[in-house]
Amino acid sequence: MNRLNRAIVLGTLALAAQIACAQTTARDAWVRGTVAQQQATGAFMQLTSAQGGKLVSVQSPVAGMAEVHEMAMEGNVMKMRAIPGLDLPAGMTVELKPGGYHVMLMDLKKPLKEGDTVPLTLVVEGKDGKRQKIEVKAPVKALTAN
Ligand SMILES: [Cu+2]
Repeated sequence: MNRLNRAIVLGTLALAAQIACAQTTARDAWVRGTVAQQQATGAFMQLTSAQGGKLVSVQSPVAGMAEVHEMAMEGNVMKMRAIPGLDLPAGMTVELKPGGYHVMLMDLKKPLKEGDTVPLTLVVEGKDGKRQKIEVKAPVKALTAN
């Protein structure tokens, strides 16, 4: 392969990677800070999937386990519970926020202080069953942030 062909191939690969990454985007991610001994906290963000998909799992090195949660009434009490996936309708922004959908970071390895950055890996499954990983760096906000 000559140099020009190689440049074209590399350029095409880079473009393909960008298109794959643009399918679902995460914006304004943040994580609520914790106090010592606290085992769990929430991560919040806005997700937009161009073609539609489903957030099926989350991983973070700061947490032993991460789940996608929803808030739901159980009797008269608002409780959170894990859901197997969060639907991301095509072209719509789905907001994960306090009091609503959130990523639950559990089994925290250490307290999260304001100013820290928490890496999150989101796994989004497209309509075609293909999975996309989205790397997010979420700043930690104060415990009382909304
Ligand atoms: Cu939760």
